[in-house]
Amino acid sequence: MLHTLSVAARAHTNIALIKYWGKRDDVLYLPTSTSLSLTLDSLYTDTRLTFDNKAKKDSLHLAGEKQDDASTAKVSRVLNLFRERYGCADAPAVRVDSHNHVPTAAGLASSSSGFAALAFAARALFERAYPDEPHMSDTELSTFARRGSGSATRSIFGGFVEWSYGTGSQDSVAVPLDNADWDVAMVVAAISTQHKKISSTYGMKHTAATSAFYSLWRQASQQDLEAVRAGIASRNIDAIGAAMEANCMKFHATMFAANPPFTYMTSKSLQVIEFVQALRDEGLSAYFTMDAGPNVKILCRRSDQDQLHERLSAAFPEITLFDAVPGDAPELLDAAQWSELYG
Ligand code: 2P0
Repeated sequence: MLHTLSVAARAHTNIALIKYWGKRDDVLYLPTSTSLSLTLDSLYTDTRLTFDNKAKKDSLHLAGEKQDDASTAKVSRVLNLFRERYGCADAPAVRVDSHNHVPTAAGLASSSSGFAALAFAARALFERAYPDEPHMSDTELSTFARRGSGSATRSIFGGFVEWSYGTGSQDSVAVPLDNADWDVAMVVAAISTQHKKISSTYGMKHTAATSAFYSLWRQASQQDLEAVRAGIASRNIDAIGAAMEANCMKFHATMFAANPPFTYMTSKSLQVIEFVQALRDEGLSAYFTMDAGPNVKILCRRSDQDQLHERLSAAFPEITLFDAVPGDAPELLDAAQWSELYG
C-alpha cells in the first residue's frame, strides 16, 4: 500500500551567526568554511510527502500551487538520494506539498527550513516503506538536507548548531552545540520580502571566484567561529554578539571586493544597523547580522526582546518585525494536525 503512504514534518529556519559563503564542491555541497547558526521557532516550513504511484514524476506544490520543473528538479534531486540510500530506485513518484511560514527568498533562509523539512519527512517516509534498510541517524540526515541547500544542514537540529567543514561528504555534517534554552532571542527586521535579485547560490559562487578578500574571509571566519563558540559555552551574549557582527561585516566585505562588486545591504539596512548600535550605546545588549538580503536580524536577551521590539517599531513603523526564540529540531506532524492546518 505504498501509494497511500504519507508523512509530514515541520522544520525551522536558522540564522547564521558565522556565515556559510561558498562551496568547495558544487555537487556535494561541501562548504569552504565551518558555519554556526541559531534555529528559530517562529519561522518554519511544513512539508507533506505522499507516494503517488499514478504519477510518473515527483511534483512540488507550494501553498497549493504547482511549481515549475526547475524547482521540482531540486526536490527530486534530494528524493533520489533517499531512493539510492534505501535501495529503491523504483520507488513511486512523490507528491510534495509545502507551506512556508517564512517570507520566501528575502534573505530569511526559507531554503534552510524547506530542505530540512523535506529531508526529515523523506527519512520517515522511506523508513516506513523500506523498514529493512539501516536506520538513518540525524547526523547522516543532515548530509541529505545539505544536498538540497547548504543552510538546511543546520536546521536538522535545534538551538545553536555548527555545520562542519569536514573532510568530505560523510563528515560535513550538522553538530548540535547547545539547545539555547537560556536568555537569548532574535528580532528579525524584514525590510523587504521581495524576491532577491542575486541568489545566494550565484552570489557565493561569484564572490568565491572573484573577491579580493575571499581567502582573508576564510581565515578570519575561523577566528570569529572560535569566539562565538566560547561565547555560547559561557552563555555570554555580548561575546557572541560582538563576534557575530564582526563576521557579518567581513562576509559583506567579500561582496564589496568582488568583481564586479555587489551588496545585499540597502540604505534602510544601514539605518537599522545604526539604530542597533545606538541602542547598544544606551546599554542594551543588541547585535545585528544580515544574510543574502536586506533584512537585519538582531540578537538580544530574551528578557530584552519586548523592549527591543518596541524601540524598533517606534523608530521604523514601516518595517515588519518578527520575534523569535530558539527553535527545536524538526518534528513529524500527524495526519490530523496536517488537515487541521491545511485542509
Ligand atoms: C548562511 N546563507 O550561512 C548563509 C549566509 C546566506 C548568507 O546559506 O546554494 O540557500 O542552496 O547552498 O543555503 C543561503 O544560501 O545556498 C545561506 P545553497 P543557501 O546561512
